[in-house]
Amino acid sequence: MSEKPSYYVTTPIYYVNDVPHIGHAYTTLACDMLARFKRLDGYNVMFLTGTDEHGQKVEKSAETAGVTPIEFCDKVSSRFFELLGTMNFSNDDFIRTTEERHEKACQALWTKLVDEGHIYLDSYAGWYSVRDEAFYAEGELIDGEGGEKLAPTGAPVEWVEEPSYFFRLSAFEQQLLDYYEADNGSAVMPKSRRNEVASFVKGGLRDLSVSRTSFKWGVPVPGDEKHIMYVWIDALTNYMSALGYPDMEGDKFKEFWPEAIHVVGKDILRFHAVYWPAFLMAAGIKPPKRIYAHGWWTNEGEKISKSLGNVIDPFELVDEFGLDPVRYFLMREVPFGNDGDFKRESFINRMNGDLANDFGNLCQRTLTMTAKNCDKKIPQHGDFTNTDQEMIDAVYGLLPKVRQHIDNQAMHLALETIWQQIGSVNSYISTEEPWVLKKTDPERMATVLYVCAECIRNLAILAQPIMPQSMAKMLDLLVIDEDKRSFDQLGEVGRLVPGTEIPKPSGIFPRYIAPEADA
Ligand code: ME8
Repeated sequence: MSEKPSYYVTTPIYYVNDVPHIGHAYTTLACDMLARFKRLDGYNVMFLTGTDEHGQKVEKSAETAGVTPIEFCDKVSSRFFELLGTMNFSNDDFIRTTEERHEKACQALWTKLVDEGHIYLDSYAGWYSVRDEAFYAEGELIDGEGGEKLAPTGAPVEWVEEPSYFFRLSAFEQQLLDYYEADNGSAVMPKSRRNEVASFVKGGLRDLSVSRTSFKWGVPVPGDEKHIMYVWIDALTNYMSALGYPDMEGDKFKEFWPEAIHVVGKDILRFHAVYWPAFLMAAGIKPPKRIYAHGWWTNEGEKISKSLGNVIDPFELVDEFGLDPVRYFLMREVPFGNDGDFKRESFINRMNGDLANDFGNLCQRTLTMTAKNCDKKIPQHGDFTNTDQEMIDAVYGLLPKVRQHIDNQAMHLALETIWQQIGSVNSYISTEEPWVLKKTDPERMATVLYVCAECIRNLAILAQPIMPQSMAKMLDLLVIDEDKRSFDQLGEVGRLVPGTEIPKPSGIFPRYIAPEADA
């Protein structure tokens, strides 16, 4: 077991009936930023993502494509895997629900639920949506345009009558409500979503049908193999199978399980905040520490959907704009938890404004002047004025503020905090005018440039979780050793050493220039 504190963050496992789009990249990016932050902050981190490969929907899609389900899964899953590299995600594992380790974990959890008396055989008659992989009560349905019944999500539903195992969800109402209240309500976030979930539970829970007999592509129920486990029992278990469950005494499980933070889209909050903790409570396992539901992206005001043909392809986006601007924009533009709209114009504004102008120019200006006027070395500084010291102290004091935002999954505020400080350093340099001092007071110029460079070092270290590649370049320009880039090097302890030779400065953030329209 590691001496370091543990941190476990997970993405939903994505369905293989769709190719990866911006929404999937978004959730995984959020987790990546959290994971990278915590690693730099001295934690032992486990960051998990993967693909959800079972269920009737996949069985049908494979059939339509004329391939076997596993061939179908291999193909789409590999596209999600590829996205990890393209987006520079730092996941520690990638789980597929068709893996043996996962099926074993599902069957063990099922058996435990049976042993505890929480699963019983009955028959199910009701509405099921294959697209949502969810059961709906009559009262939840809405009318479609042709008078047909639809799920509240607009998905088609079908009437299902078959023998089914049930999970005693109704027995967990009070325990779930207590779970939402515990630790100042920090288990389900944001608060507005927690309230929604709590009122759903207060409205009364019915037992949940947890097996199907009408399709084959899934994990068989132990001892009754005609039944396939309901895909959500299967899918949710991934969070434990990647830790070696059912071996609960193994290092991984012991180290990471109680720390689990599940980041999900608001669409699947009910599964995570109601069913999953209830399954765990029923099995005598501690429910996750936190479930955070973020909002939904639209594209220029429209819902993103395959049928509208407006799906934003993360591969194309990175190709066009470069990776780090994409990463930055997605986390900075929209408060995490809120819905957001993807506008090209806003994207370009952030890329040219926050990145090229604010951070890029600050670095470029400082290092170019240093290279030209300070003999290509980190400047020898004189005494700091009050203004210098205040600037440095403000930058040195950033970590606790940024950390607090990260611990609340407020990535946008973490970035806002860093960028406000970048703004202050820009004001400092404009006021101090080292380009004027060059002629009037070169010693003072050297001090001002030193202050700027030292601020940039700290800011670049802090911004690594969101833009690992660009910040690595920036830190290279400042000649910071690779082992001197973690958060314990922030502040005085890692301060720049005057006289260190620096390489020729080069730009970090290119401006976006629209390609010439064809004549
Ligand atoms: O639900 N905006 O998988 P899924 C923001 N397999 N996020 C979006 C998005 C959008 N427009 N579209 C998708 C499943 N997402 C299940 C999960 S977990 C045990 C099983 C993201 O492929 C968001 O995180 O439909 C959402 O919750 C997830 O993709 C749904 O992915």
